[in-house]
Amino acid sequence: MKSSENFEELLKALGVNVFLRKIAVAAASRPSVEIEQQGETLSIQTSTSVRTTHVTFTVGQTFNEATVDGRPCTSFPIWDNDRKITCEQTLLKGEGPRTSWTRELNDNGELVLTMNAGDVVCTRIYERE
Ligand code: R13
Repeated sequence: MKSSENFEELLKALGVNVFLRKIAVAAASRPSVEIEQQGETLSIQTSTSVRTTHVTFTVGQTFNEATVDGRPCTSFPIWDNDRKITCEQTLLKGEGPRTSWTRELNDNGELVLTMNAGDVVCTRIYERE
């Protein structure tokens, strides 16, 4: 990961308390991401010292995942253009700000991830190892 903006603000918007926020922010500063793509199907594993998530989805089909604060949700990924996926999330239960993420390959071959909660946008840029 090359840069990260607003990750703590994102967790705050989701109602995560300061204690857990600090742990999450520290861990999320040294992530490792592995992505595999076969056609329309992507598999994304995101690892940190305290939390690892693994999702597999097909663009255009709903799948189950969790929001970044760990709440189960249904997600619907679509191609915005041939380099960008936008994914809207719907909580399985309870209330919360609207959440979504986008992942885009930019002209420098970097992966730009945004995670959104209400008005807050967290932007994280990854480069290939
Ligand atoms: C811990 C428990 C408390 C909650 C939380 C949320 C997020 C994270 C850790 C925790 C982490 C997220 C990392 C995300 C990354 C995203 C990406 C609030 C549930 C375990 C402290 C570490 C790396 O860049 O794709």
